[in-house]
Amino acid sequence: MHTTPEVNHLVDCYLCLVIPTYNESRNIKDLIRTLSHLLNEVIPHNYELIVVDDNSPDNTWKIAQSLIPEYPQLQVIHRQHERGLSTAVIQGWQVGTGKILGVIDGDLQHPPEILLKLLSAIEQGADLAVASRHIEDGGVSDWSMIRRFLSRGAQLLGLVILPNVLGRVSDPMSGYFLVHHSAVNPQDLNPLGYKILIEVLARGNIKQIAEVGYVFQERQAGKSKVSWKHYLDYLHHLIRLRLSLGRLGKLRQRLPLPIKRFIRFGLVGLTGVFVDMSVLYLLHDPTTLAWGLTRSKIIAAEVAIINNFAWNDAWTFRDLALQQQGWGKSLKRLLKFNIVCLVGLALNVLLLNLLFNILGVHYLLANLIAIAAVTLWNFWINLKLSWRVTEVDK
Ligand SMILES: Nc1nc2c(ncn2[C@@H]2O[C@H](COP(=O)(O)OP(=O)(O)O)[C@@H](O)[C@H]2O)c(=O)[nH]1
Ligand SMILES: [Mg+2]
Repeated sequence: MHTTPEVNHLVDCYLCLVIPTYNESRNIKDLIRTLSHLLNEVIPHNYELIVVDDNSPDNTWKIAQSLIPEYPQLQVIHRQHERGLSTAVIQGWQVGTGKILGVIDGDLQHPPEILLKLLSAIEQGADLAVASRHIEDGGVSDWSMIRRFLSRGAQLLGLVILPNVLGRVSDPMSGYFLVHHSAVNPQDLNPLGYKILIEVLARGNIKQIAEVGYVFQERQAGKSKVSWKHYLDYLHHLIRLRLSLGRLGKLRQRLPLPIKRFIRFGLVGLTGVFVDMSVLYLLHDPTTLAWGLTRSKIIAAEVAIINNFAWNDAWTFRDLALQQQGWGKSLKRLLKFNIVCLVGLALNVLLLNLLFNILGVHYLLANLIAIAAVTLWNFWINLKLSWRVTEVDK
């Protein structure tokens, strides 16, 4: 990470307020001035304002740096090789020394004076104080129907996927809040896109929450950076949290299942099912070659094994394969994979025959069930043997 933090002072202070910016050159000065005046009244010298700018083409970071002599509580982090609102906020929190961590947008859409109400909510014992558009005194100024619909739709979706997280506040999409450092470890946060509050709610140890109504102001200068990609990031973020929290998360902790690899392995397995089924049909079906079931199945499975190896080596275990390059090593992996899968195949044939001959299940359905059972076997053994995944990060 290449950053150039301009650190003025390293004395612990009360509030560390991060201001993420991207192309806010026309807003940053007003915002820093207003925030400084407000905070100088209530906690003079006891706060830090940390602008985290991702190398804005309009030189927001330069303007912010030029304000440091006038506002000594200000620090500027100029990130040159990273983009992203949430990671910017986390990085600011990591640099700061405040007991209370906070975030406010750099475009004046979050009214600065609300900060005082948030601070007093924290003083009164809240672990987290959120500025909300959806309680009394809250609202949005002049949003179009589409924007309202998207915002509420996103919230609803989040409530369905993570009810215990998003349901705790009226405005989980808020990007304006304060949280006790002791209730959240910035190192544990790993959000995607824009919604840092959801990550804080999900991974922090937050007991008491306070909400303060505010009206989301119209932008006076500059443009919103929200794009369709952020909606996808949001969905990805929700799913990732869902997988790591609750019962599913606990199960995952007990079973050290490398979920991403398993999903890829499963998808590759699906292409294998298609290959296996097609070849089996071509060889065994009475309308085609009408070969014996066992013989047909063995050939079908072997073709599928080679197909799966190629995909797994190039995708599922690509990082590991890259560490063991060369034809010799690839061949060795193929051989191991084949042996594991052949044992799986024996199991597969056994199961297929059992289901077909003894239980009378249709041969294609029987084949499907056998493949599903054997996929699990194949994943575990290949994980431990062919690519030696155990030593490597998931
Ligand atoms: N450092 C950083 N700040 C960002 C990034 N994207 C947006 N911001 C800032 O985050 C705040 C909110 O972004 P904005 O586009 O106004 O979102 P909106 O208010 O929901 O439309 C503003 O201060 C932006 O300048 C980014 O990629 N990096
Ligand atoms: Mg904005």
